[in-house]
Amino acid sequence: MTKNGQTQQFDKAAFKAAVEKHLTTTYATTLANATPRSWYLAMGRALAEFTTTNLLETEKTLAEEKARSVNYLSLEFLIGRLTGNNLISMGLYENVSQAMEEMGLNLTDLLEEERDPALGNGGLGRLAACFMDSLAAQEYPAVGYGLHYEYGLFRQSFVDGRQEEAPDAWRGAEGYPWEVLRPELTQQVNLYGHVEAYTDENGTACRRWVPALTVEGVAWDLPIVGYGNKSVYPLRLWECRSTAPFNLARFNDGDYVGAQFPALEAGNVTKVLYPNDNHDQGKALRLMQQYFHCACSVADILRRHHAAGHTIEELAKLETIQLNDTHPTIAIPELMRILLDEYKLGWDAAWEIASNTFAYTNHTLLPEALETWSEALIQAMLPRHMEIIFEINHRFLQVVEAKWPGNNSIKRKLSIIEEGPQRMVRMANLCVVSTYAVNGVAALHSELVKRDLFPEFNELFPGRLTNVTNGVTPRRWIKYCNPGLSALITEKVGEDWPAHLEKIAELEQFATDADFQKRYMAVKKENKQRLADWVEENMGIELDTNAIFDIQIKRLHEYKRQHLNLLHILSLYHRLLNDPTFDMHPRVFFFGAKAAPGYALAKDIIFAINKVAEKVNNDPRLGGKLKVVFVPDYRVSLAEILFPAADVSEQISTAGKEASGTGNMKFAMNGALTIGTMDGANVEMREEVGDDNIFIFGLLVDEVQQLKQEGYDPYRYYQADSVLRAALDLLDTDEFTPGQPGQLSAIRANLLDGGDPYLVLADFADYVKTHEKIDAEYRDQKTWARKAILNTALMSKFSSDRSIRDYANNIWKLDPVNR
Ligand code: NBG
Repeated sequence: MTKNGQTQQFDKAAFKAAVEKHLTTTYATTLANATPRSWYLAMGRALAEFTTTNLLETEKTLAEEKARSVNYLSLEFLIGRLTGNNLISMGLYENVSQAMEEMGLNLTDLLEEERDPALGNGGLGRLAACFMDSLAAQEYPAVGYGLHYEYGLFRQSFVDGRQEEAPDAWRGAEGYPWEVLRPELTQQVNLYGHVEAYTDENGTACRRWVPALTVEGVAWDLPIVGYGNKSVYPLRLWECRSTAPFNLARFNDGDYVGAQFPALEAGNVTKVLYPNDNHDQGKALRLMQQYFHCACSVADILRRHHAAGHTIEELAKLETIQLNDTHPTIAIPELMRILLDEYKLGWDAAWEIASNTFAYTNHTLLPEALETWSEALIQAMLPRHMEIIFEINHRFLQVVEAKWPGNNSIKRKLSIIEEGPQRMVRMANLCVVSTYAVNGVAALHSELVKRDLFPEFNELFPGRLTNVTNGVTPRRWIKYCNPGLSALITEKVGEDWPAHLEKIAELEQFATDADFQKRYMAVKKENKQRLADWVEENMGIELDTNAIFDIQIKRLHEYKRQHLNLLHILSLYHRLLNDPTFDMHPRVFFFGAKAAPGYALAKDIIFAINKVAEKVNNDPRLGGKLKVVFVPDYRVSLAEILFPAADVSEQISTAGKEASGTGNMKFAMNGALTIGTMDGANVEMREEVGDDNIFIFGLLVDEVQQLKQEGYDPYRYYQADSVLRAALDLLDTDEFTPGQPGQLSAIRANLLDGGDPYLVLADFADYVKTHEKIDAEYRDQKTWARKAILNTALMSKFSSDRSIRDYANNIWKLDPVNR
């Protein structure tokens, strides 16, 4: 990186000319007529000229250096807007801002024209994006492989408080300026058909797949720009197209619609992202997406491997493939199929390569999220893969038999095939059996993977199961989204911190410095104002920035317990109206969350929060002390405004259910204090900041398990706690839905008669008490400032740079290659 942080030769005049050229020739508009959107597009294309050049150069260097690379396979990459972030990574933010200024344009406004590429659901997809950023920043050779969904995660709006979903055409009509089509990388993908036995020229009995359908995979590369260096890695997204545009014979016969069927079907494969977070739906089209993704990616990895002059025997030495959850598991039998049927390797040789190439990250213990596919479905769509899975299982069960002779119950439990009326393939078991490393995403989660999910696997394959604690990129989640705080940090610790977050620890010494506290809190205030302005402008709600900004932003899920937050709000409402002695510091509760379209209770919770918001925001009896804001269409670009503005971060999942969380880290870095359970990465955050600087409440994992075993009775809590009772009973009235009682009853029913599966009522009292502590502590602004600063200072462990170094050192055995 050069002195001013610029990694890129920048010729301002040439850049301006390039922008104008794209405006007129790529987007066919005149300078006089250009809209802000066309300016943003033209600027993006002009910048992409740099990144595409660097991408090709990086590819060349890595091939020449014969570098070992990681291939990150993920069905989701929730990258968010690229332009602002790439400008920062290239060190060109100021230069480009100036160039655009000279053309009469404001860079900040232009950046707002970019639509978020929402190619992911939540934490899992965003983690993949942070990881790509950290791989590039540290120059660990990498390719990200994903799908080029035509529609990303649905856009959310509220109609009378209820979630409505609309398609997200993220590329717009003009296409996305940062992506480049790579026609020479096109792959063919086969589907359906049957398997044939034949004898080859050496007299060996062989198997081959005779597919019934072939589609084409077209590669789009998005540039992942290394912060402060010249490496640019591809995020390679596959789009499915039909091999033949249409059936000419049928077209000539006059069957115009029927003639296009193959094209219509192929186009469907990558049409839309499945909108489920932590939930497996088992739909055939989803399996097709997964296989399409894996077939294209594995073929491309082999293409690169051979193009660099390596033999197939060297694959595991030069390439490692990280499976982001079980979604790309079918890559394992796909590689085996290629090694066996195309390279004609024997089983043992093929297995040696494949099982030393793949590693797997587990992101959840929730049973409903652990993928299984019906054997019948795989058999029909991928008959040869089903044979290979059976063979893997057969050999694996022999290993189990050797370890636990005659123990059929262990065999049933570990088998890749689940017996039952419909036999199912357990993708997680296939992963554990076929990979060289399996990791959980936070210390607690990884322990539970060993202890509760895969204890026998852990015995069978000692050392295979490990931990890599998640992290987030400090470039997007501090430097880019919080310029005020970034300037303050740079002033105190120097300008290296975005690439070396350890440096941020030096802030600790200023935590008690009165002047620094003042400036730190002034930045927080500005960020709260920025959010308040957004809310006013987009939702028409006026907010007071002296209030505590208390924020819960994440997917809507019962285990994340947005309804616990809601019950707390209802209890405050009740007390403000009924208890004249009750006093509280003004508070704004923010929510941002999308519910999976088929998840009824999650949608009911959104509706309830919106209805409560409508009432409390307009109830003069509350004296402005309580506001509730549910921001619609929560997405990365909104997160960038929300995290920096938070005083309090809500991380309140039932202990044992949230594998890690990553929003928790973003909040703390930006100086919010966490209220959280001993779950996921909260546990490690507490270790870093100390008990005094985080608000922990609720049952521990073992207490949760014990309570469930003993027989949990939510009514006990309902009867014993009058505040809780009042809050719950409000849901059965028409208080928030005038004239229409019962509209919010489903939530109350779930918590009482439904057995309260996530122990909301059991944790309620402690949650309320802990919030009272927050209320008291916030009134002492000096103490609060000290704690907030310490949170920023003590979060360096949670940089995704550290996560990636852990993967590189402990799992992938990967070295950086500096350009
Ligand atoms: C999610 C977990 C989060 C975790 C992210 C990233 C799935 C299956 N899991 O707690 O729920 O932070 O993965 O690891 O989406």
